[in-house]
Amino acid sequence: GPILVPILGDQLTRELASLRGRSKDDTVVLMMEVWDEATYVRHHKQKIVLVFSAMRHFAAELRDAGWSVDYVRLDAEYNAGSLTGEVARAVEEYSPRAIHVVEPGEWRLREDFDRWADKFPCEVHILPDDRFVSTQAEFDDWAEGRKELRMEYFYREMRRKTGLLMNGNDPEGGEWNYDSENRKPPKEGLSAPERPKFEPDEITREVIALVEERFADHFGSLERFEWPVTREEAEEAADAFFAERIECFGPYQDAMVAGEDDLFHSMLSTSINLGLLDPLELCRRAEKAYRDGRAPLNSVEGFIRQIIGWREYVRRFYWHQMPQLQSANDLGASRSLPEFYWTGETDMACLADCIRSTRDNAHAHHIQRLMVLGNFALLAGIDPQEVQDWFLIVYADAYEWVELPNVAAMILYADGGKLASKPYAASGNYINKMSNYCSGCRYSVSKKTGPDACPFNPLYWHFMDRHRERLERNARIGRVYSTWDRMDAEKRREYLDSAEAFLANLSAAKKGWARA
Ligand code: FAD
Ligand code: DLZ
Ligand code: SF4
Repeated sequence: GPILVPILGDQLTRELASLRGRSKDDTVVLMMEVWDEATYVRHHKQKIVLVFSAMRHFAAELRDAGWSVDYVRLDAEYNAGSLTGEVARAVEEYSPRAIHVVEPGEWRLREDFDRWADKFPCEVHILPDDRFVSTQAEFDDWAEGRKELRMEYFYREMRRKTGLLMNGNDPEGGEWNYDSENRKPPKEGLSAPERPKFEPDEITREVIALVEERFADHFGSLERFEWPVTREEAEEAADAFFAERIECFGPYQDAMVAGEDDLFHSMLSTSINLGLLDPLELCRRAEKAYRDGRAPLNSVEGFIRQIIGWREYVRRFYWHQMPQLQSANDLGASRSLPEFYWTGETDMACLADCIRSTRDNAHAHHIQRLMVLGNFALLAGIDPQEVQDWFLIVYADAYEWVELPNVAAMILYADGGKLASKPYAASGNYINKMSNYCSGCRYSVSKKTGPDACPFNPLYWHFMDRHRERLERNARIGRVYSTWDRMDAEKRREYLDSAEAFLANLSAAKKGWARA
């Protein structure tokens, strides 16, 4: 029999390890739309459309290039509903002599794939996913014996390995990191050139209809679907970023403006994660923009760090820390996720805008995820599992390998500080400095306590107070407690009472949004 090559929904890369060097007349490519993957959490509608449409386009591209592709549609009568079930069907049908599959990005699937060798009467080769700059062995060696795993140091290794922005052994410009130049608040009226939007073609329209019908009760709007679904479209999106937005990418990376959903961000994560764009090539293009004098070093270094720093690092951290990471809850957080994360119905203007963008675009930018949505979940003490489900569901770029380290470790400090040196806790002041949200909010950011105070203010102190024992030892936080102790007892009581009153009024999300 032939070689069976299953390709997953986020493996849409022509140079995939399982395709490289294979002969077309000896290979059956298997692509599967399955109910299990579409519902293990109830993904945002746009995420399902994105993955299915990109899969269908990729299958057509492979066929045009002469590959035999068995493409299983979600509504095919025979569809077994799971990846393993569909591979079993294909094994029956083709009697392959071997299965060559690239390792999945998520732990739960790796466990399934590891059982294939016993299950099927053919050899099973699970190949490393080499669409990353680092290898797992490299990270595991680097991590060996370190108590804290800081991205910054791993990033420097990746700079050396790739030679990106290096002058011999030294970083370009003399510093590894220019983030101190990348914290500009938005000035009045800040807006960015519009990014290319991609009209749904016939294939996408068909998938939209399928999703409207089969996933009608999933979160999210399908009114605007504008994501690139092919490599060509993704390249066009990248071209526009390098031509028009990278210059300001750095300075305004942490800025937030109500109603400005993209600002100067690349909006390329969905395409990179699907496999439509090569992350290293994007970094080389960014470097070229700097070398050609089209973009400043702080923007280019910042962009490159997000990719060969953060993205690589969380990929490796995930596999290094699983499966414990999934159930980690170092701060013992147990409150249910508030209903407003699904409805956007809250008087907090910052959260309402971030949730609106999430619903409309299946996207929010990094600082919105970190300092608004994440910060609130941290301060309010929301159960990590519920926060994880939410972030995995609502973003079109979300796969557990990238979502979980960002949620459990970065925003919730649930891993006990392996990834972050301290919790990213902040009061309303930070949001006010970096956005224009507060001027349109019914709460007052300058009020510290009472019913009209910005809820982030008392929640911040409530958080610090309730985790004192755990956090006081941290040298980077210790000073917070001297400030707290200097307040008079009545002021402290007011903070704690205001926070308690706010928390008592939060209504929990109904069951069923996240998992059926
Ligand atoms: P840009 O700002 O243009 O950044 C360029 C690229 O860098 C991104 O496309 C992405 O590939 C990479 N990148 C940047 N930050 C990170 C990071 N922290 N981790 C990994 N890659 C990064 N990103 C995802 O791809 N999927 C997720 O599920 C996801 N969940 C997140 C959850 C939380 C709580 C937080 C704080 C961040 C999360 N991120 C996630 C990272 C980041 O928010 C998105 O990658 C980014 O907003 C995507 O938009 P962009 O392409 O315009 O990014
Ligand atoms: C996200 C997703 C969805 C919604 N559906 C499918 C699918 O039907 N078939 C498939 O092969 N992949 C899908 N994916 C992507 C997978 O969930 C992804 O490959 C794993 O989570 C590993 O990262
Ligand atoms: Fe958000 Fe507080 Fe500002 Fe309102 S006042 S927008 S809740 S930070």
